[in-house]
Amino acid sequence: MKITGIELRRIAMPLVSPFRTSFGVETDRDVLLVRVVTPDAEGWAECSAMSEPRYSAEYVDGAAEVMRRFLIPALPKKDVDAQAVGRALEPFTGHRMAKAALETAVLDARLRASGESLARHLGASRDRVPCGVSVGIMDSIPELLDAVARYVDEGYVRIKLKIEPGWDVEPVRAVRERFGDGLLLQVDANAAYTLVDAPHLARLDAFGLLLIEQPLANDDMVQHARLARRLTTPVCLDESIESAADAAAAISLGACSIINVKPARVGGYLEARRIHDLCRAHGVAVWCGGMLETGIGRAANLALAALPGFTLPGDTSGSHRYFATDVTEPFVLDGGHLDVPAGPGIGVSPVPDVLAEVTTSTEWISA
Ligand code: OSB
Ligand code: MG
Repeated sequence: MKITGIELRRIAMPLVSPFRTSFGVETDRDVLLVRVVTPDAEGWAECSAMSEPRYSAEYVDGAAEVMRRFLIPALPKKDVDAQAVGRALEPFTGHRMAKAALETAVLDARLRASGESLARHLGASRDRVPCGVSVGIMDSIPELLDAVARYVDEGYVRIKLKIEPGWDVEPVRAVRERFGDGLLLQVDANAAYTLVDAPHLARLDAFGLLLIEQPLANDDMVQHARLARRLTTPVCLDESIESAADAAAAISLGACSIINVKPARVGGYLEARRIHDLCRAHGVAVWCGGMLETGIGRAANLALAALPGFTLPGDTSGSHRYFATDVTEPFVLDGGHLDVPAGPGIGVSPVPDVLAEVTTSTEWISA
């Protein structure tokens, strides 16, 4: 397969409600979509980089710049497939979200041309997956309880509460008291604590949480191992794991017993599957995280979440948890589950009218 050209398209997607984490508040998702054009098929992907470099070093303007300036010019001129994209981009360090988007768009084009679904290609073992929801930091506990109640009513099978110093033990206690011990509940600190907070974080052990996600800084693998020994709540890593090599290091250090796999963070679906395989071999549970994706990114994440090692519900929520109008046909929760797209490639395409309406810029780069 040969690439004719690549379109970089920016879309502005207002969120249905502000999403607050320990690293900032998001009210609009500024998304970069990648469309790869080949003579056989087109491929779509979503770059998960956020507007500011807070969750990680990448940000959406930077991702667009590194793509147009370095990554797209380095793509193979012929015989392009996802593996070849990975090899061609390997010499450039970092920028995994940008690389992931290019690799995924090429993979989508290849699979659309051959008629195979991404789920099947990756080795999925299910056609629907259970879904959790990530609940942002709120101004008050009553507001949080209302939000959680709405999500529980909608059928979400697992609740994740965002935490930070000053918003941790009390909100967790309140949610446990209101919804009972049967609720699958976990927390995500987005690196807001240090090891000095270990005794405080150990207070969360009383609430039977599924896991605590990324309590310490992104590059604090050794400290996470120390913390893990002091908590009964399992430690899960998100930001710290950027590759299968990082996952291997974390497992051998004892830095975590669960990994949140985000394909964007690790450079794509092929690396995500390597992490899945490694974790499965070591008895480490994985689940599929999210980056407030539109239907384009969500479709591909659902394919990954259907692999056999994804034994915990992911942050793969329905479209309406994020957007009033998604750019694809909306993903709608059914009994706490979402269907894994079964069509060729990622199995969904943008709805042209919606896409046109939300587009803020497009840029065509000939190969
Ligand atoms: O840490 O998992 C995270 C969203 C943006 C950036 C980082 C994170 C998140 C979420 C929401 O928790 C996941 C989602 O629903 O897409
Ligand atoms: Mg996280």
